[in-house]
Amino acid sequence: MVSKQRVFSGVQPTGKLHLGNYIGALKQWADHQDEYDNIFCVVDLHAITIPEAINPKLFRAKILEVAALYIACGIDPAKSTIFLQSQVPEHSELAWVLNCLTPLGWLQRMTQFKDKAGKSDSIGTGLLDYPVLMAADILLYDTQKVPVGEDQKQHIEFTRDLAQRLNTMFPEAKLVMPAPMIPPAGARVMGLDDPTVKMSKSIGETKKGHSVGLLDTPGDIKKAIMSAQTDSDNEARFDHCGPGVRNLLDLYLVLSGLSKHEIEEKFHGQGYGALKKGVLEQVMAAVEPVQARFNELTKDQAYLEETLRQGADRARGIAASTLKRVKEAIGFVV
Ligand code: AQP
Repeated sequence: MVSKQRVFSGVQPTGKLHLGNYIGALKQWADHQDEYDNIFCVVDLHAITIPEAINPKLFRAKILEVAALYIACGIDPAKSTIFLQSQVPEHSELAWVLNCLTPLGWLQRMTQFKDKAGKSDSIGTGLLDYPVLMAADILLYDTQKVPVGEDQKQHIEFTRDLAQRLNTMFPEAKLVMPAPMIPPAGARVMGLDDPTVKMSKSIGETKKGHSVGLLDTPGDIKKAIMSAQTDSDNEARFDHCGPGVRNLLDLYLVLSGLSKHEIEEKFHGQGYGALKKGVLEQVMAAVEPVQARFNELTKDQAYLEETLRQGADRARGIAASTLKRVKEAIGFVV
């Protein structure tokens, strides 16, 4: 029997999870769950790379909220391993080893670092080092596929470069080369208020109308979608429209499962109001069952914590064996 390919991915427990996180990450994880051996992690160590944002009590609640959202979005713990990154110390240990092999220039070139560093007065080393920890996350599980949004493509390329470098220096490490798995549509969901920037957790925290949070009220979701920025034309066509209309069309495409042609036919001659209503219906149809399942899960913390404990046990087994291989290859006494 051919064994399934290994998939690994994660979301940071920061801000409110939005439609971009759902379409770029969680939905594709759930949709392909039966095809792969899946490992999904709440990357809480990544979340402290902006330490000013951390409130210990809220942080703990947010970590459990994101884990519950994984399950609410359809990740089945019977089919996929779900765990908290900080409960598997091998992530930090491999990150240290990789740090020692990473040229500083590689990190300084990362687009996400430059963007985030530009918005902050004080930059912690962790923010610069974020891609190294992400590389450790992926490489620890001999991952073949990493389902992510387009914004993470550069970090996966970085991970491949680093794996190549380590394998060249220490061939017995035998790190597996991961490939990004980017959805054909919806890989970069844009802000509803400003379709020139990607829908983002941090902007969503401060700007109403920027994002649709998976746990937002129906009223807030309606307001955000119905006031989404469009353009002065009124024809909904994939090839001839501005970025705001394209964002709405892409959302409709991913969530409805219809073809581009069917969508253009459906909204032909109806103006953008009808398109927005259509998107709203699709978004509500996606979000309502997620919210219902999330509300059930929050009543059963014991189930959630047990699921995470079991997930961490399985993850630790795989991670420990990869780390041992890498340490032996380097010459550590293990
Ligand atoms: N707008 C997006 N469209 C498609 N996919 C997206 N992802 C994030 N934003 C979009 C994907 O969601 C996964 C988890 O994201 P994360 O928490 O690791 O990364 P992030 O980039 O920090 O998320 P945000 O929303 O952009 O937060 P801030 O504002 O704090 O920077 C990843 O697979 C990512 O590709």
